[in-house]
Amino acid sequence: MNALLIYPEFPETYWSFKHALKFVGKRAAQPPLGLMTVAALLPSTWKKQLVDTNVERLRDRDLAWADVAMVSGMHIQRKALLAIVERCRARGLRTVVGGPITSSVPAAELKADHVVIGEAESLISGLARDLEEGTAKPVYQADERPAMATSPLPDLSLIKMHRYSTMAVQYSRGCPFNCEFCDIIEIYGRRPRTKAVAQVLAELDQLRAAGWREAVFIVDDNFIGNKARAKELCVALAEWRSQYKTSFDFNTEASLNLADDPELMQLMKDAGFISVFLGIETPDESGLIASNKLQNTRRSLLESVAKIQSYGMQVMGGFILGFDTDREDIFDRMVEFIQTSGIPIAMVGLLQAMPGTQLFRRLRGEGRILDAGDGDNTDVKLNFIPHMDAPRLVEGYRSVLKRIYSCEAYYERVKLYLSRTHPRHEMRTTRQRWLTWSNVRAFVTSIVRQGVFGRQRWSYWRFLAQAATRYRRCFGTAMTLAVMGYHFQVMTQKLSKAMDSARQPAESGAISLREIGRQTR
Ligand code: B12
Ligand code: SF4
Repeated sequence: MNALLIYPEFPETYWSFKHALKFVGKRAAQPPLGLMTVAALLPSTWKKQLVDTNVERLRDRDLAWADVAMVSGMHIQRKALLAIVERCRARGLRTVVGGPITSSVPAAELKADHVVIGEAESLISGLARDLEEGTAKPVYQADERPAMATSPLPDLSLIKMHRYSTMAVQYSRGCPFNCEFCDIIEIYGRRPRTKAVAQVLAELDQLRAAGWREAVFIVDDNFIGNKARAKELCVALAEWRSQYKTSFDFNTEASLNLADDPELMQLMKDAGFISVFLGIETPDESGLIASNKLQNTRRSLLESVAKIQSYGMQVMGGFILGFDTDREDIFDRMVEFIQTSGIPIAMVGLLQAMPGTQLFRRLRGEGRILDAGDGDNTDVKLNFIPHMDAPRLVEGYRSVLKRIYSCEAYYERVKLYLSRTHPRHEMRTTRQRWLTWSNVRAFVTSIVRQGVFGRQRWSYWRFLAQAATRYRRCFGTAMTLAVMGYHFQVMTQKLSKAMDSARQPAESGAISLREIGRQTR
């Protein structure tokens, strides 16, 4: 059998990093690790090709070569995924759809011949056999979540590695917490399952052997879901790095209680972690309690963030507006919190009720669900009726984005973060990473786009001058963040413009909001 694995294109969002990737000559942030894992699970006698439409075109001759198309995706890729399925089916090509989208969109709506719901480790051999015999079922779903020991070494040979800015390695799945809006725990469960340390090191060896020397994202739902196992891996990573004298830097996602464990933060620092994404959600404690984000309560959020930053790790933060508890002052409080936190990359989204979550079930019970949403919480498409007047919420959301991504505000946060990180750590990473071809290219492009043609070029030059003098030890990090800021500034301008042109009077806030959503799509 010839299997064609296809990854649909992402829409342009805050999360696509599209406008920053251009600076370094990359086409996407990360490769489709799910498909690379599925490829490795398929019989070795099968021939495989992978087309990630975020970095290359899907050609008719790829489709002509294939006996089966295996398509993956998130909810947000739905439109592009459906178009691919339709294109395959029009040519009579058998289609299989899998990935996180199958947990939020009913199988029948995916229009594929076969749908694999959830994690696939225990299902692929049966599916492959059935496909060969022509007896494949419409839907496959495992009774139990697989042990991570059964997850194979992803097939790295199928991707065009240098078109991505980061490589992905997964250590664990699942998270022990129970946030109401979260679909991670519905898809991957609340009991963190980890690979063996040796599996992770084998993946890193594979990347190194293929010539990869840049950043690696440990794509766990919550890297510290099982702290003991996280510590075990960190020790091994530190040894691995010193053995190969490699410059691999690691990024990951974790929960805020990381700040309670100095040993773990030190081990992460020693292992080469330079950034961590944290779900902070809201500075309003009543919102945290109502959404069951209890691990963020009874503490100073700002102190917790500063503690993690003091270990040389940049904190990226996820924030949500639209909780039932949000009052008129939430927008100002959010901006003030973000500005004093020193979190340059603050992903602020409107609350989305993802199908399958506890939040979705509650709101449906209260008659407040408008539709299933589209999986993107960084634009203005609310899929439920909020407590706050909906147009007010959307306007407040826009005002937060405009304020935090104005050049001045953004550079202030970068400077605060730089002043907090450990200078020695920064010097090490700066020396190792700064003089690469892609960084030099990014620097020159940044000067031209932001310094010569940028609308706020004076802020940019002021920042550059300070970075070169006051923060010269971490000049590389400063430049990387300047380039990333460009993406957020462009996205904020685009969203704001789209909202202006879509704004129109309407009888009901919810309807007007959906209209804005349709027009900005
Ligand atoms: C890394 C990551 C990213 C990367 C991109 C990765 C990439 N290239 O795809 C970044 C950081 C850019 C990102 C962004 C976003 N992400 Co994201 N991301 C992840 C994360 C943490 C890991 C993905 C991964 O590599 N997993 C490892 C692989 C091995 O797992 P897997 O993909 O699930 O694959 C398994 C099965 O699903 C199945 N499978 C997968 N594909 C296929 C295909 C076939 C044919 C078959 C049979 C089986 C199969 O087999 C695999 C082995 O079991 C996941 C969480 C998670 N645990 O997966 C969230 C996750 C996928 N992201 C999510 C979301 C919502 C987003 C954003 C929309 C964020 C936002 N709030 O706006 C953006 C969208 C991007 C954009 N441009 O706008 C959601 C998706 C929810 C959903 N129901 O669709 C997840 C599940 C997290 C969550 N909150 O629940 N993300
Ligand atoms: S901490 Fe994050 S991953 Fe864990 S349940 Fe809450 S939102 Fe989900």
